[in-house]
Amino acid sequence: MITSPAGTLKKVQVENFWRHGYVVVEGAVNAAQLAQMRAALGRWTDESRFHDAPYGETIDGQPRFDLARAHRADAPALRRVNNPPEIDSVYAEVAFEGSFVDMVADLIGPDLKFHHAKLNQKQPGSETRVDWHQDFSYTPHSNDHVITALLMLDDMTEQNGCLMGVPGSHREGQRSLWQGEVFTGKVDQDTAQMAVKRARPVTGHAGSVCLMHTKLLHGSEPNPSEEARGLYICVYSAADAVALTRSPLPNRFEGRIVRGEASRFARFDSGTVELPPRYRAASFFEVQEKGVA
Ligand SMILES: O=C(O)CCC(=O)C(=O)O
Repeated sequence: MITSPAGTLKKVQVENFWRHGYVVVEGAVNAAQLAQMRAALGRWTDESRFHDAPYGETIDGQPRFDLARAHRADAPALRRVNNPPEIDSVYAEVAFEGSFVDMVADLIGPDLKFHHAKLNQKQPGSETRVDWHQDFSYTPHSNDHVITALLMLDDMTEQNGCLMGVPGSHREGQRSLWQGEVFTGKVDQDTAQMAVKRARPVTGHAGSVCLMHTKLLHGSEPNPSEEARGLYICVYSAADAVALTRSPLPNRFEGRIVRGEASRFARFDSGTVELPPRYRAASFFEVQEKGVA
């Protein structure tokens, strides 16, 4: 994918985003912000050594910190921090003032609304994987002008469980994440096989951001390498895209206008949207592992 220094997006980057469903841009945060975010993640990871089950609390009483099954005090496997802007000022600064917010506004703005944020971490040797899905099916909106910004806290490589994206899949409609009566949070096996064949690795240096369309089919593999892979993930929508379901990650900043102005109108894409069930889970890792019946 095309990369460039931070700033507003170039025409070719905008074209690539709409053609492929994602684009990677380098230098989306400054060195000081990156260092502070990594330091906070280091502190949270150290603190996780004192816990043996998901812990902390978000505004709706779900765990703030989620641990993988392999978690041990001497080998912490903190895999998720829910809504970091609520507990750390640099994460908030980057989510609301960061240069990638301007880039998202270039794509679906000028009026832009914040939905939620989360941090996914794969420690060296982590078996954490992400099964194939579209974000839209977890957080459906009245239209699909919704973008997930994935900021790389470490170099993201093919060795450390990088994001894998299926170019063009955002133009192929919504894929079901239900298998019968169970919301598995992942596509069926046939679709997964197709995704594996067509997928491309999304890589970049620490500080780069991947701007991803909400309907891009994506997933990621475990991290067998010696290098950690952290991703800070912020979700934004056009101001006139209205969420069709309650957020799976409620937070006190949800609905905040981060660029431009609020909209008096909801804009609808035509057609039918499949909705997820209402569920409570420490993270979508748990949903993909167990399903929601
Ligand atoms: O952490 C990853 O590899 C992917 C994250 C992801 O798929 C998501 O948040 O929707």
